[in-house]
Amino acid sequence: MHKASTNKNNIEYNPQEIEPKWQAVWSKEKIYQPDLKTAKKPYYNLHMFPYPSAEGLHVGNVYAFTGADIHGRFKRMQGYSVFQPFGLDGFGIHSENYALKVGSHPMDQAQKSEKRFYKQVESLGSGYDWSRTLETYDPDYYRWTQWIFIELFKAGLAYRDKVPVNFCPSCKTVLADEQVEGGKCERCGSEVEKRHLEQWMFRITEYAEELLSGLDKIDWTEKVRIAQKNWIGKSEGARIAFRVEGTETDISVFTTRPDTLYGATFLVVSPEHPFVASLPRRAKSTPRVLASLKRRREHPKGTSFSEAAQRAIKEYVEAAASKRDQDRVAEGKEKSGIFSGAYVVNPINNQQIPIWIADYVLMSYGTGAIMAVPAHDQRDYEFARKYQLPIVQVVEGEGADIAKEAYVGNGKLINSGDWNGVEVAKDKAKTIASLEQKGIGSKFTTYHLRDWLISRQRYWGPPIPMIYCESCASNNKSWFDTEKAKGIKRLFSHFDNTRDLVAGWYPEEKLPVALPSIEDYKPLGIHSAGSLQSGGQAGQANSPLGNHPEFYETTCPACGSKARRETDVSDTFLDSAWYFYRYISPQDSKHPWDPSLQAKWLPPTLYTGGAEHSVLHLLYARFLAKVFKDLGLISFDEPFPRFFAHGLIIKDGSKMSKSKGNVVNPDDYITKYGADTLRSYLMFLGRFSMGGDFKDSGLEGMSRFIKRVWTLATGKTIISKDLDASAKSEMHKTIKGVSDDLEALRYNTAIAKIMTYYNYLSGKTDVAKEEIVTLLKLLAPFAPHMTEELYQRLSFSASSSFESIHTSSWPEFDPGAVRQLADVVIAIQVNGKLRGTLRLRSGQAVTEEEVRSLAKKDANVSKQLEGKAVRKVVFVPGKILNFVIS
Ligand code: ANZ
Ligand code: ZN
Repeated sequence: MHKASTNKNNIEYNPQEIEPKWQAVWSKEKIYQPDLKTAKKPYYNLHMFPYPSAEGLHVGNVYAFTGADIHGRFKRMQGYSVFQPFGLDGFGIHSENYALKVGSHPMDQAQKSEKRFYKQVESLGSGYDWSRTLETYDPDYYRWTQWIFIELFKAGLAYRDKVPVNFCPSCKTVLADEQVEGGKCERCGSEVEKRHLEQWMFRITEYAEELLSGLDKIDWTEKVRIAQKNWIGKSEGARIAFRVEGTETDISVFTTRPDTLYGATFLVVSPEHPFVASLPRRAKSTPRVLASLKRRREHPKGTSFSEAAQRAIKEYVEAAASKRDQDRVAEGKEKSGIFSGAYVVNPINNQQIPIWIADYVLMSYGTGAIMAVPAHDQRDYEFARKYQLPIVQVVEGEGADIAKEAYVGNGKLINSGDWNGVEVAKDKAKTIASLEQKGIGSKFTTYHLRDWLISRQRYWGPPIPMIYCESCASNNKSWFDTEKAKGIKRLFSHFDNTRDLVAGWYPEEKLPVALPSIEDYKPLGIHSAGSLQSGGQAGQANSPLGNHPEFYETTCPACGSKARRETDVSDTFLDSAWYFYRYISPQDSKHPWDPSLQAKWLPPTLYTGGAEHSVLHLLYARFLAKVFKDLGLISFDEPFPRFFAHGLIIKDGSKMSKSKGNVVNPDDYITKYGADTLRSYLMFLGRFSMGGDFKDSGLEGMSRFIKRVWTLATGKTIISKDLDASAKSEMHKTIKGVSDDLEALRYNTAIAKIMTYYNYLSGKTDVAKEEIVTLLKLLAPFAPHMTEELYQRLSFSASSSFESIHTSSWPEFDPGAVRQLADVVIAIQVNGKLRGTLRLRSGQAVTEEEVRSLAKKDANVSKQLEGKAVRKVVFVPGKILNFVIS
C-alpha cells in the first residue's frame, strides 16, 4: 500500500473500487457478526424492517437504514458488541399487491425482490450481521408466526366473531382499524366499506390499560407516544342505569359527563343495541308501548301500529348497518334517528324520557347507549332540534347561549337539585360519588381501542393454523374441552363466557401449515350466492385457499369427523410484531427464539423507524410482548425501551411516491458518487428526526467534502508529534460534540462539527497523525469505506493482522484538554453608552465582581469613570455591565 502513494492514479478517490472491496473484507473478517453467546457488552441496534415490495430500495429506506447504522457503528467503536440484523417483511398484502401489479406469482416475486433488495442493501455498506437474515415468508419463520397464533388461542386471546369490519373493495379483504386512515385503506387508498363478517380477532383490548401505562416507562419520540396514547383513548366517566318503563330491565349508558344527568332529556341506543332487537317482542307483550305511540300519533292509519313502527325501525337499523362508523359520528353530519316507542326513567329526577335509536351512537364503544344532554353536547343538540326534543340547560357559564348551540364550557350546575352550584370541570368526582351513594351509577372507564382483527381473505400470508369441525361445533365442543387444554395457562377467566366464539375450533399441532403454491391466488372478494364455489359461503368474504379442497380438507383432531382448515391467512402485522425475537436465533428449529440468548439480547437496545407505525406495528409489537411475558416466554414486557422516530425524505416538496414520479433510486447515486457520499449527504439534510428535502445539488456539495478529506489524508504531510494545547483543545472539543450528537442521533450537527474540524486541520501546514486518525474515526460511521481505506493506507492500525477502523476504539474525550468552550463577549457601558467590550472565555470571570474589576482595567472605561461616583452597576451575566454614574 505504500507503493500506492507514489502512484498518483491510485490515490485518487475511487468509491466504485474501494466500496465493494471493503464490503468483501468486512464480510470475510466477520466484523459485524458478534458471537451472541459470548459477547460481553450486548447492544442490539434494530431498525424497522422493510417491505421489499416496491421496485427495490428507495432513498427513504436508505435514509432510515443509514441513520440506524451510524448509531450502531458509533456504539461498536465504543466497545459494544453491536448486533444489527437485516431481513424482509415480504409476506402479506403489501407484497402481494405489488406482485399482482407486475403480474408475477407472489412466490416468484418474493425470490426476485429478495435477491435485488439484499444486493442493494449490501451496496450501502451498513454493518449488518448477514448470517442472521430472515424473511417472513420463509416456512421456517412463519411456522412460528402460526405457533404464536395458537399460543394466543390457547390463552383465550384469539376468538372468532361476527363483527362489523372495514372492508377494502380494492384489496378485497378486511382491514384492522389501525389500517384505515381517514376512511381509506392504509395500503391502496381506496374508500373502506363496512361489512359484517365472521373473523378472527385478538383480544388486544384486554391489555388496554397496560399498553397505556407502559408508555410512561419507555423512552420514545414524544409524538409517537402521544399518538399511541390517543389511539388507546382512555376515557373516564360513569355508567348510569336507566330503567325501561314497565319492565325490569335497565339500559346502561356510558358518559364522561355524569354531572349533566339532570339535563338528560332522552336516551339514545345504537341501532345494533340488543334493546332494539328486543323491541318486536316487547311490542307484542306490552300494550303500553302501543298506547304511548298512539298518544304521539305516530301510528299511521290503516295499519297495525306495531307493524308499521317495526318496519320503520327495521329499515332504519338496516340502513345504519352499512354506514361506516366515522361517517356516523362525524361532527356536522346531519343526524338521523327513530323513536323506539319506549321510555326510561331518569334515575336522578324520576322523569320519563323517550328512548331513541340513532346511528351516531356506536355499539362498539362504551355501552352502546347514551344519555342525551342536548344543552351540553352538540350532537345531542342537533338531534334534539331536528326531532323537537326538550333541551334543559344544567350548566351556567360564560358565553352560554342554549338558544344557539350546546354549551360545552365550564361553569356551575343549575337546575340540578342538590347538585346546584357544583363546578363542572373540577368536581366530576363529587357527582360520581353522589351517584354511587344513590345507587344509580358508578365510576367507569372505557377505551377507544378495539380488538385486533387478524384474518385476511388473501393468499400471500401464513395460513391461520386452525381446524373447524362442524360436528364438534354443534355439540358446543372445542379444543378447550380436550385433555391438553387442562394444563394450559389461561390468561383471562372471562374467556369462559365466550366459549361459543370458539366452538368447533382446534389448533393444528403440526406446523407449519404450509402455504400451497396455487395459480388462482387472486383475491376473490365477497361471495354472492350465485358466485359460490365449493369453499364459499354466501355473504362471506372468501379466500383463494377456499377453492382448494386439497388444502382445506382434513379430519377433526378430536372426533375424527371430516373437518375443514381455516382458509384465511393472518394479518401482515402479525409477521412483523415478533421478528426481532427471531433474529437472535433464526435457525432454531425447536423454539421461536433461543431462550438463553433472549435474556441476554432482548429487548433491542435501540429501535429506529418511521413514526407512521405508531398505532400499527409499534402497538401490535407491544401487545405481543405483554402476552409473551404473561405466558412466561420472555422476561420483559416492553419490546422497545428506546424508540427513535426518524423523519421523512421528501423530494420537490412532497413525500416520494411512484404516482408523483419523484422516487429517487439510490443505485444511480451510489454509482455516481459512492455510498459514503450518499450516506453522509442524507444525514446532513436536516435533523434525523425531521427528515429533509433531497436535492442533487446538495449531493454535489457532500461529494466535494468527502473528496477534500481524502485529499487531506493523502496529500498533507502527516507527522508524528505531540499536539500543542490549542490543537488538543480543538480536537477534544470536536470529539465531545460529535460523540454527544451520535448518542442522540443528531447527525447533521455531528457532520457540521466534523467539517469545522476539517477546516481547522486543512489550514495547518502539517497535521499530526493523531489528528488525522481522530478525523477519520469521527467520520467513520458516516463514510465507512473511505475512512477504512485511508486508515489502512496510512497504516494506522496498530496490529499486523487486519484491524478495521470500525472495530478500533472511539476517540476518548479529555475534558481537561478543552481550553475554551466558547468566547463570551460582554458590552461595557457607562450610563448606557458602549465604552468597551470584554472578551472572556466561558468559565472565566463569571461573577459580577470579577467582570467589574476586569472592566475597570479597560483604558477607555477607566477614563470615563475617572473621578466619578458610581451610583449603581447593572449586570446582565454574559452580556452587559453598565456603570451608572452621576
Ligand atoms: C352525556 C354527555 C353530556 C356527554 C355532555 C358528553 C357531553 P369520549 O370522550 O370519546 O369517551 N358516548 C358514549 N358512548 C357513545 C357511543 N357508543 N357512541 C357515541 N357516543 C357515545 O366521549 C364520551 C361521550 O360520548 C359520552 O359522554 C357520551 O355522551 C358519548 F354534555 O354523555 B356523553
Ligand atoms: Zn370434531
